[in-house]
Amino acid sequence: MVTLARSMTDDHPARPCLVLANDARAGGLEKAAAMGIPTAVVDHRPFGKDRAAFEAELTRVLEAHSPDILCLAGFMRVLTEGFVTRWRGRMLNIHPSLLPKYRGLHTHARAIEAGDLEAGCTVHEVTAELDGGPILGQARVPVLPGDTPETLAARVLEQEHRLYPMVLRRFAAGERGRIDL
Ligand code: NHR
Repeated sequence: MVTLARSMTDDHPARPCLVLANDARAGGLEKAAAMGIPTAVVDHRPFGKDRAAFEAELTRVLEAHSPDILCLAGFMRVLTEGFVTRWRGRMLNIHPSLLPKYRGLHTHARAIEAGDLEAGCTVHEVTAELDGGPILGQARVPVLPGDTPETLAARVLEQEHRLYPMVLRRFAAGERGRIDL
C-alpha cells in the first residue's frame, strides 16, 4: 500500500484519495496518515456473518471520497458479487502466487510443498470469482533450496513492490494489456 501511494506523484495519472482498512490496528493507517492521505476504518466484526451489511458501510465510506480505482493490498475479506459488480473494471488485487496456481491462502507453503522451482505474484482485476479475475501482470522469482514460506514470501514481496505500481500506472492510464516481469 505504501509503495503504491508513494508511486502516485508527478506525471502519474492517479493520486491516493483514501486508505481504508477493516482493522483499526492495521499498520498502514499510521503510515498513510503520515503521508497526508485520508484514512478510515470499517471493522467487519460488528457485522458478523452479514457481509452485505459490512460492504454497504464500506461503500458509504468509499463514496465519500469518490475513488475511480480501488487497490486491494493485503485486504483479507472475501467480497460478495454485489460489491464486486459495483466496482467492476475498477478494482485490482495483488495475489502472492503465479495465478491460476494457488488461489486462496498459504500460497508460499503450497508452492514449496509442491516442489515448484518458480513462484511469484499476480495483479488481477477483482471479480466475483476469488483470485480468478483477468490477469494484468505477473512477476516471477526462483524457489531456492532451503526456502521456507517466510524466505520465499520476502523474495516475492520485493517483486510485489515492483509489479503493483507498474500495473496501477498503466491501468490508471487506461491500459489493460498484461505485463510480465
Ligand atoms: N473478493 C472477490 N470477490 N474476488 C477476489 O478476487 C478477492 C476478493 C477479496 C479479497 C484478496 C485475496 C488474496 O489476495 C481478495 C480477492 C482473502 C481470502 C479469504 O479466504 C481469499 C482471497 C483473498 C483474500 N478470506 C477469509 C474470509 O472469510 C478470511 C481469511 C482471514 O481473515 O485470514 O473472508 O489472497
